[in-house]
Amino acid sequence: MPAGPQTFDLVIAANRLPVDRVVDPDGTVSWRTSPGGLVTAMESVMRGRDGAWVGWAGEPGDPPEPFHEDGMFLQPVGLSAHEVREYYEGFSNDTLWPIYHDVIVPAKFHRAWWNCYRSVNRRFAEAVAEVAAPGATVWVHDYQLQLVPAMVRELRPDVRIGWFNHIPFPPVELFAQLPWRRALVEGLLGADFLGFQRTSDAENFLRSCRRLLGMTTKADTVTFRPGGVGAGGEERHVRASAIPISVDFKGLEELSRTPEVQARAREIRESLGNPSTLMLGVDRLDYTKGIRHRLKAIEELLQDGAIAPPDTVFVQVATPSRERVDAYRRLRTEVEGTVGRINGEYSPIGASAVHYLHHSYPRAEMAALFRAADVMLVTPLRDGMNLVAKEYVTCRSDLGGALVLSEFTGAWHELKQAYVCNPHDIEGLKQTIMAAIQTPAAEKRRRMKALRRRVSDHDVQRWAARYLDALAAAPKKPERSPR
Ligand code: ADQ
Repeated sequence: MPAGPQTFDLVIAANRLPVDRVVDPDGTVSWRTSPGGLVTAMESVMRGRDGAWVGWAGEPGDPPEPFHEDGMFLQPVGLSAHEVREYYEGFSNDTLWPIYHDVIVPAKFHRAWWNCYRSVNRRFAEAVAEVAAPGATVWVHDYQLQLVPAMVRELRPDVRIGWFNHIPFPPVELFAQLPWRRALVEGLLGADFLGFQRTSDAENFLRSCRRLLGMTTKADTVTFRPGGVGAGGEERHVRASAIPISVDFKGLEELSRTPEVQARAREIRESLGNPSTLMLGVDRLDYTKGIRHRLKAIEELLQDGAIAPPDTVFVQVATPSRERVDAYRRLRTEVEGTVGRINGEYSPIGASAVHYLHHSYPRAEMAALFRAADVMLVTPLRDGMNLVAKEYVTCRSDLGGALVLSEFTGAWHELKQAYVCNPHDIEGLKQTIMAAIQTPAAEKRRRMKALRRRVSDHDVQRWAARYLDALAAAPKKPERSPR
């Protein structure tokens, strides 16, 4: 339903709108809410509030008219094909993403990409300024929109602005490589509150403020004068602190307990020949996720004879991702080549050692896969949080299964009862996988119980409430103790 000019008390800005465009066979176009954790979290905070969401609708060209969907006002921002290439695939995913993930692949620096990033950020800021009511709360998400906080402040000094980083914030030595580091920090400092996944991410940001911009920080707050000393502007204080994201524990657990999902989990195991150990990996096909390291460990375990199909099988679900960026295309070729080689070497007829699925699945199918898996392998080289780890334990109300978790994920800082691994240490990774397979059931149940308690006490609804409390109280810490 097209809507006229309206303003809202809560405005979310994220690269993507929380909906996907669906074209029915008869040609009618509709929108379907995308099922991500962020959308679920926002649904709970938007309920009963006057909320708008500003974002790209996912296809290049003129944006659709603003519309209402599921109790939210959606304000699409248009991106041309050229902007998708330079702002999104280029600067966001081929410059910032590698720098913010330990330069696992080299970052590319192109001034044209930066200029495009800046102008797209300006467009987002203008859209936010247009729909924000006087004194509204504006919550900006992620690395694609780091200039938006300062741009919104310039246009609308009356609103309260928060930003949350879903990915890591890099150590100053890596961040310093960016030719546009000062502009990025100044862009973020337009906010009142900056939220990060881990305390060390917030600390990295504060260190960049000190070391690269000569600002003063005390505890988790940076103090500065916009425009520099002598500019005459009022001193500002911005708080940078960790508020780790989570999953919709209640909703996902309920889904995983349904008879349909449980039956499907059994069916998955049967179709794999009822192995005694089913190992699972679920990731976007991204070089940060450590899929190559995981496959190397599996290949060596097969080679050593420590595991063998059909008794032990590994299922890797790899969601297609950023397929027009070179590093992602290369990764796909490499992963698919490795899977082929492993199966060629170690799979007897009718019993593959590795099952590789390059698809996206509905939530119920993901829940069934989690329920079916004896060992979940989450081995990123670097990951802001990693929701898959939290989703896996959420789905294990039967207290079955074991989680192998990389120490380089944000999730590891909360899920200490997981089987921790360093994915760079292939020998160590192999031992951890074997420990997860061989630990007696009682010990696994004890660990799973503790993991589940952590996620159920710190779900995504609590994350959103804590974030908004901190933003409302900024630059101070919120008054009431976190829920
Ligand atoms: P991502 O890098 O995308 O997120 P992750 O946190 O694991 O990583 O979230 C992926 C989501 O996609 C999960 O909800 C997962 O279930 C889903 N998914 C994966 N494969 C799928 C498939 N084949 N079909 C359907 N769904 C699939 C970024 C950061 C993370 C951070 C999140 C949230 O990189 O570190 O945890 O944002 O802040």
